[in-house]
Amino acid sequence: MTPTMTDTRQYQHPLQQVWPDDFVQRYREAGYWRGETMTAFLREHAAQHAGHTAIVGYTQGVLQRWNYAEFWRRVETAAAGFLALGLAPGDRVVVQLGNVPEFYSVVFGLFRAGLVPVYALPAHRITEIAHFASKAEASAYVALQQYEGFDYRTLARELKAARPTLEHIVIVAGDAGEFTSFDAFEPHPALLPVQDADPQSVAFLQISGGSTGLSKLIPRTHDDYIYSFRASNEICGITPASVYMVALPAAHNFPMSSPGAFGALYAGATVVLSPSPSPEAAFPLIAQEKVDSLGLVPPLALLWAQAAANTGHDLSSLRVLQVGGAKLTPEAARRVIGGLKCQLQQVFGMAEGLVNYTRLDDPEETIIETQGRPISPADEVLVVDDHGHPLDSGKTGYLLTRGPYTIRAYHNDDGANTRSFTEDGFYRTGDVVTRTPDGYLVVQGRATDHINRAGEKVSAEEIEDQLLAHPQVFDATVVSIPDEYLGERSCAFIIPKAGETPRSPDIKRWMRERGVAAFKVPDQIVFVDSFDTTAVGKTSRKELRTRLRAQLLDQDKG
Ligand code: OOB
Repeated sequence: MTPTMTDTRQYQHPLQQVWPDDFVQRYREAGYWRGETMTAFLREHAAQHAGHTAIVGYTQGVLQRWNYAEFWRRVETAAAGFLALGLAPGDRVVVQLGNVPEFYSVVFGLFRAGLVPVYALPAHRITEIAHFASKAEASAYVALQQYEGFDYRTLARELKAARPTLEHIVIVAGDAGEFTSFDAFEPHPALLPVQDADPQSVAFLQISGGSTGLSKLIPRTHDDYIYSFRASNEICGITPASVYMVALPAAHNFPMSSPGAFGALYAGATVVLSPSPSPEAAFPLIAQEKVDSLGLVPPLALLWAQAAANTGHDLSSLRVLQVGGAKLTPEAARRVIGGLKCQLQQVFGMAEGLVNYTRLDDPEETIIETQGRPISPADEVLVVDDHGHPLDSGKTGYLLTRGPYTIRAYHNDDGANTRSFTEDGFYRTGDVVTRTPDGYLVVQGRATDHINRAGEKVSAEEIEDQLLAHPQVFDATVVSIPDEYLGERSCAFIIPKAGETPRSPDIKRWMRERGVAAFKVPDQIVFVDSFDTTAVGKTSRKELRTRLRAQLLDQDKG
């Protein structure tokens, strides 16, 4: 353990991410942390490249195109509007918006006001939103009136009932009903803070993939996050002339900062939002706006590669296709390269920090066979065995990491912090990897029980907990099984209560009605009489999941 260090895993304060002093000094001296803030660079672009297009995207079917001056004006109006409600700097605000330009005017507006967004995905429902609101002790919730056929005012009403202390609900685009309308916010320059936030303060709370139980909140500071996308811009070749497309959900860390929309905005480039990641929605926009780079999860990349072969849309502007969020096998990588005539870049990242990229000038074999190497020379990467002892390159083990943009602790979660960080501040990623002699990582699997469903992480434990609340369920075990299209899908083994004969569609509907994100509803349900634990003695959940998964796969083969 480093001598000067306090145990940062016990981090509690909501607004300060704590790296030990000697690390702070080191990261500053090396020029990784430059004391920049999320608002300063936008203000500068608005002044210097006012007319350059910042954001293009649809709100309720209408195409919007904001230049940097217009975008900044909207950011300032949003900031003043939030402060006029009575929110105070440091307050947390749960933001649930889809791929609309207002995603950025809301979050940068919150940054400008010194407020702290908590990013939810459009697919989340009351169970998840209520959890984020209470973990973050949020004072407000911002949502679109409707997106992909769902009316978020319904969710807002449930939230208000479940969390009476949540003071403000702001509805973006459309009829706000009994709630505050974002579109009616007015500029109040006098309300705006004169000073930007402390660069070392927490800019926002990102959500974890949730490998055990409910998602944890990830505090990212201005300094650390800006470093990650500034350095990503260089690796991914983002310049002011770039046109970057957000096709995955805007709130996800990958299209936000690897290099993502934030990287593109930092560079003074253009961000184009696709309302959906389908080729039908994205291809016309790529052709029209001359998009040159974007990120996809593996199943979508394969779909795009296939669709590109027969499209009438001109995709020749595409320079780089990034693929990440889940493992891209070498065979799939070859198909993507064959189908989309542009450079493939593998991205292996996590909302907690560490991001690895294959480099644009790497040999094709490296791009096909590996998930890249870390962004920063200061990223410390360890591959360890079951006892925590570091392994040599070529050996497979658990990936631990710390560095200038990897958190030292989750927000307000002592239990998770003790499990997920070592005493000397390394984050236990839960991924099982092999490191090549030149420092590239190959992801082999993971140690934690979650289902990586096309990049959406689903915690087995969280779903088991949900299922146990069903009146006909005696016990439940959830496992991941390989899926040709999704990479992995979820399968729940359920022991019904004595005398009960539940039906799979009813259980799935019941889960949706309970208000959990649809991607968490088990894809498959298998009813069993027992888990046969007595035959092998006392088993851990983890062993049980492994055994049930193996049994199912054997049956499928036979
Ligand atoms: C990204 O972030 P999260 O937080 O949704 O998920 C992180 C986890 C990793 O620990 C790993 O298990 C898995 O997703 N993962 C990959 C991968 N990229 C992520 N597994 C295999 N191969 C890959 N290329 O998913 C994320 C964040 C920033 C950039 C890209 C992805």
